[in-house]
Amino acid sequence: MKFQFPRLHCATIAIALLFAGAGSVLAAEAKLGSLMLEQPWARATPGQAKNGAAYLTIHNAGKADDRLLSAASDVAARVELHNHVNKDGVMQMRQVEAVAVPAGGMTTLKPGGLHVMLMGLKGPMKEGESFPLTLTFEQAGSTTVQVKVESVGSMGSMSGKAMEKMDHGGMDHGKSATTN
Ligand SMILES: [Cu+2]
Repeated sequence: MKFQFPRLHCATIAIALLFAGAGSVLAAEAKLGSLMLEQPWARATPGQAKNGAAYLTIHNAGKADDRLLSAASDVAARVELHNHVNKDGVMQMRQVEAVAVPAGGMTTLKPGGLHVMLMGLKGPMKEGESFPLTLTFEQAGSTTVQVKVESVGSMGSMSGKAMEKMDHGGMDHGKSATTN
């Protein structure tokens, strides 16, 4: 009877490595009470642009609703919370009093929707750089996150990077175990 070394062990290691890789994707997270602030990013601004915008996803794992009340940053003269509204077929930006983050839910600030408006930029936001943004919540309090500047055309890189990490190329390790 031929002895077969169980391959389960190798597969377990490969899966563990896969999760270790996935962890690095989520490195741009900050925890604040029961909130998770995920992947803060901004679009690079061309030349003399006076305004920019920052985005992120806010998860609320708590049992109470929370609200983002304000944002502040040194890179701009004024920072406001904005949404886009469709007025007679024209998309317009409107300042909002607060951004709701429901208990057990999440809110995503993204291009074409809710965003942190950076008005009166003190200089261009360059791809690859990052800048601090202080966010203040009604329940959770305030914290400062690092906003990563992505390319001008970026729609946010979360899903793309997560997909790259799903590569299963490393699953063949430890083949020789069966020949002993
Ligand atoms: Cu705006």
